[in-house]
Amino acid sequence: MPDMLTIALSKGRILEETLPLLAQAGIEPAEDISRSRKLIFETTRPDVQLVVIRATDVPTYVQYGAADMGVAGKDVLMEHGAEGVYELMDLKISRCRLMTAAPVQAKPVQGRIKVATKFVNLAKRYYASQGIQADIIKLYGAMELAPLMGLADEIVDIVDTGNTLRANGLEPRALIAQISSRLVVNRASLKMKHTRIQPILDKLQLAVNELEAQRAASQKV
Ligand code: PRT
Ligand code: MG
Repeated sequence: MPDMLTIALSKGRILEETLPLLAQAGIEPAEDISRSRKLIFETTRPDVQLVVIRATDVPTYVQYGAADMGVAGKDVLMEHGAEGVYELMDLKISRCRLMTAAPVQAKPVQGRIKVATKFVNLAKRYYASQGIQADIIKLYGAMELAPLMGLADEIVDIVDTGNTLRANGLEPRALIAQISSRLVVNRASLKMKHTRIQPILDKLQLAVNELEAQRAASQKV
C-alpha cells in the first residue's frame, strides 16, 4: 500500500508505554508484538503500520522517511542529532535522567578525564560546555563496569532509581538532561500526510494529558 503511514517504535520499555497511548489514538497492533518475531505489524487501521526496531535506529528511519513518525528517548535523539526530523510531542513516558557518574567518593581527576559511554556525541558536547578536557571512550553496554576496571574515571549513562550505579560502587554526579520519550515526525511526511497525521497528534496529546492528570491525582493520595 503506497499511502501507508508508518510509525517506528523501539522494542523494550518505550514500546510497552507507547502502545496504550497509540491505542487511545485508535491505533492498535493486529497481533501481540511481544509474542512475535516479526518487525512490521499491521494495525486496526488499514492505512497505518508499526515497525519495531532498535531504539537508536528510530531517528534514522524517520530522518530518511522510511518511517513517517517514530517514538524515541530524548537521549537517543540528542545523540543522533535527528536532522530532518520534527520533535513534535513530549510523550512523558520512560522518564529518566542522563547523568555523569563516578566511583563513590573518588577524588577529582587532575588533567584530562577519561569518560566511558555509549552517548559519545552527547558526552563530547557536555564536557566541552563545562570546559573540561575529556577523552571519550565508546562502549556499547554495561558502562558501570568501566570505572571498576580502570578503563575510565567517569561514565555518562541513564539513571532512573540509581540502583544500577549503587550496585557497582558508583554515585551520580552531574545532571546532563532530564529524559523522556518524544514523538518525532519526518518533515516531508508532515507536509504530505498532514491530514492523517494531525488527528493522530491531537488524540495522542489528549492521551498524554490524561495520563499526566492520572499521575498527578495518584500522587496526591
Ligand atoms: O537494548 P538497546 O541497546 O537497543 O537499547 P536500550 O537498552 O537503551 O533500550 P531500553 O528499552 O532499555 O531503553 C530505551 C529508552 O528508555 C532509553 O533510550 C531511555 O530514553 C529510556 N529509559 C528510561 C531508560 C531507563 N529509563 C533506564 N533505566 N533506558 C535505560 N535504562 C537503564 C540504564 O541504561 C541503566 O543500565 O537502566 C539502568 C539504570 O536504571 P536504575 O533504575 O538502576 O537507575
Ligand atoms: Mg536494552
